[in-house]
Amino acid sequence: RATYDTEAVETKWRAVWDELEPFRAHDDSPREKKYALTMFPYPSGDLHMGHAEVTALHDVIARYWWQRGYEVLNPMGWDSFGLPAENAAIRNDAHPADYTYGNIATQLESFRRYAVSFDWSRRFNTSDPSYYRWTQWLFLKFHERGLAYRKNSPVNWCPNDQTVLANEQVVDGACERCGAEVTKRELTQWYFRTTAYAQELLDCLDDLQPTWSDKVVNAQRNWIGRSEGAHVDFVVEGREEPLTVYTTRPDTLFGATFMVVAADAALASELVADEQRQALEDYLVEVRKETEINRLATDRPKTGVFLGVHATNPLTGTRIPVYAADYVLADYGTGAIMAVPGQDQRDWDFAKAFDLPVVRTVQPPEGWEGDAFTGDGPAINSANDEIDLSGMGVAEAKSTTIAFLERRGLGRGTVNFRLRDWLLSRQRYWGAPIPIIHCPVDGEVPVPEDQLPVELPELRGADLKPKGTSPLGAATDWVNVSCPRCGGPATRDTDTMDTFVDSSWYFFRYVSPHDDTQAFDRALADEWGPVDLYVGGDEHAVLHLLYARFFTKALRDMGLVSWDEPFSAYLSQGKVINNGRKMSKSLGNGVNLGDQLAEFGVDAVRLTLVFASPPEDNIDWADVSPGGSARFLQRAWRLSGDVTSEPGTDPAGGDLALRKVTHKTLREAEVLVESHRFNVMVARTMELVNATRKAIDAGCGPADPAVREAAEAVAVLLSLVAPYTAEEMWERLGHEPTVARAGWPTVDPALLVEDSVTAVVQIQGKVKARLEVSPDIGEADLEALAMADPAVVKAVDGRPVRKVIVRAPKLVNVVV
Ligand code: ANZ
Repeated sequence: RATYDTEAVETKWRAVWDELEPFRAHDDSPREKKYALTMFPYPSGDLHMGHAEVTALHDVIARYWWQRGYEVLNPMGWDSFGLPAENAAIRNDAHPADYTYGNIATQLESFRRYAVSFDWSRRFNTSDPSYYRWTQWLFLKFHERGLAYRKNSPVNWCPNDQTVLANEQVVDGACERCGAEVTKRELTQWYFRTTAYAQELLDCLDDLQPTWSDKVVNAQRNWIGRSEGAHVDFVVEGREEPLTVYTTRPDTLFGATFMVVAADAALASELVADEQRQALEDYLVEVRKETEINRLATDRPKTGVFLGVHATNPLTGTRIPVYAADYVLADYGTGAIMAVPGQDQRDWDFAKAFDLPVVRTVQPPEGWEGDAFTGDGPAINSANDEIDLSGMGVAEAKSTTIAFLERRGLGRGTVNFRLRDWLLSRQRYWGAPIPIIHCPVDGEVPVPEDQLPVELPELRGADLKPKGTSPLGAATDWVNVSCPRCGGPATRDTDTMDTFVDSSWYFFRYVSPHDDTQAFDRALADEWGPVDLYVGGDEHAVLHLLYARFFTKALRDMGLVSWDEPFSAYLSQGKVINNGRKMSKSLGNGVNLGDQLAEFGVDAVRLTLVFASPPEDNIDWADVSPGGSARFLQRAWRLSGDVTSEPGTDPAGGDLALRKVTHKTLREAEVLVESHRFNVMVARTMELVNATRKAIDAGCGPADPAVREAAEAVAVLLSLVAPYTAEEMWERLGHEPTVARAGWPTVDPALLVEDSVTAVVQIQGKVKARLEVSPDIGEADLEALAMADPAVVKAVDGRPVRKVIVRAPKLVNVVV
């Protein structure tokens, strides 16, 4: 049996494609444009199974769009700043660029072999000065508009990476990258004002929901965390300004029996009475050791310290004590709460620990034996001379209280978000320097645009060691500059930007990647974008995807683009696992992509990844059969050698049964690809291969034009998944390369019609006739056919017809 040598075929076609460049996206093409995007990789080592999966899936769509006649932008590049390169450089006494650019070369070679339809002419690396120049420029635009600013506050600190982290990079209290337990530090850092877009980021999720995975949309909703409540002002004895709290339950105000401020907020040390100051200091030492996750845990014993001051409950007039505790967070709401132990479990626990009074303001259900009751119920203990909530449910009591507070100037209804501003500065080397100069006279001075990029100074090896402050500080020649405003001595900002800044705008850069006059060309961005389909994992649900959305909205408001959202659709692919577990070094269950490609060939690996499951599901490599995929591809390929009719033969007179299978398969494939059910599309292709084989061996024979039509359809279908095999087939079928741009065959609707179905005609519920009709028959036509049928005419027998019920194409019910 003839087979083909995968390796020889791979080498052969790569040379042809390099020559033809079939996937170069032309800006001036008259075709309709599509933008297909998959997350660009971080250059650590060679490509792995995860890259192989995501690009195989993504490529189905990109290649399909080409076949359907679109001009497709399908770019690729590298997210090449970041810690692994820096850590490798420290280990090997080298420069991060050596590691970075070496790996990029390796990955590029692997991508080319893997035959993804990327437009390589548009590639860039975020660590190239020609790219980060524009990252810096955008930073300055944000700065200009007050969307980038510096502030001092307690921040997340990774003791292992020796750098601060954004809230989004802290997962269950640990560093998202290295897993070390995150602590808090008081530092001055740079932020992007993501909160300015909190409401819009939330609102637009409704429009994205149908084309984004629920998981990602919900994760973003929770992360943005909108809640509605009120700010309530409490008078504190001996203090001018009120102590304002944020509460989602203003209806429970009558039950506020004490107050708590965040121990580590400036507010606590402001409020504390002299005799309690030492106690607060001692307590703070303990608090700083705790992680946020522990602090918020509901099952943890409550700790705190009395601040030695009292406030007044504005509705009851009761004098209530003010505490500092760690279960209230400094950077949420106002950093202070009214504690309502009757309705809040954490307040309940605190009240029990400190022997404070509990007043229930919502009637718990009969027989309630729990602590705080957080559910709905009629209000109790909630009346004074001016306001009476008695008997109201939570919602009504809330709005009544808010209206009252507003009328009396004691508070106001408000919306609060969990989303914080994005902390973007990092104390590491391998990132884009923040283009700001600090001058003792002029303060924060932006580096003038014509001096961008601010290039990284040459540091290597031990100079890069994390010390808790930025390594750039060691490059004194670089740090010391004259102030662009006053010319006096000044210093550069020594922090670099979080690499998530680089990836928040890279999809804009692809539209004009070599433009050295602007970050990206607005007209081209509007022409190509927004991205029609973005394929990636959901580990970035609240990191990259949220940041990129924020950037897009900010750039829109700066007039740089007209998109509201960057990614019209988002497909999150599952993971490749092995033996039911995540692949990992420690488990020794890793599958090496290079080995798989060597053993089975690129096409078989790609086909396996696409065929294994719906894209969103995980693929267990222990359950799949790349060997089976390879055999199928050989079977498909053999068809092309068996066809004996000439290229261009008119299929019109060919075997009808096979033609119908071919056309039906193509139509189904359209629907399946567009709805991302790629695995089913492969299954249909396999069925078409079987039908064609049968026609050749036991049906119409290899000379029938329907066989050629079927084999060509197989080649086009396979071009989405197995580009080398498809190309070989296409050549053996007598065509010029490349099959990737051959175009989608035109589906003949006449060949999609199922021959006929049987319609039943009933009179008074009894079957009187059966008609063979087209499955597409309309109601009126079916009724006319039925009423004209001789058996029906006879049964009606001239009686007046009272009613005809038609359910096309299967039933006609006549009532006489
Ligand atoms: C009184 C009250 C009574 C509350 C009750 C809840 C239940 P979300 O929904 O997450 O916005 N809170 C406010 N600021 C806080 C902070 N900095 N740290 C910790 N907790 C804080 O939560 C809002 C509720 O969380 C607020 O409503 C407040 O407690 C608490 F029966 O006020 B509540």
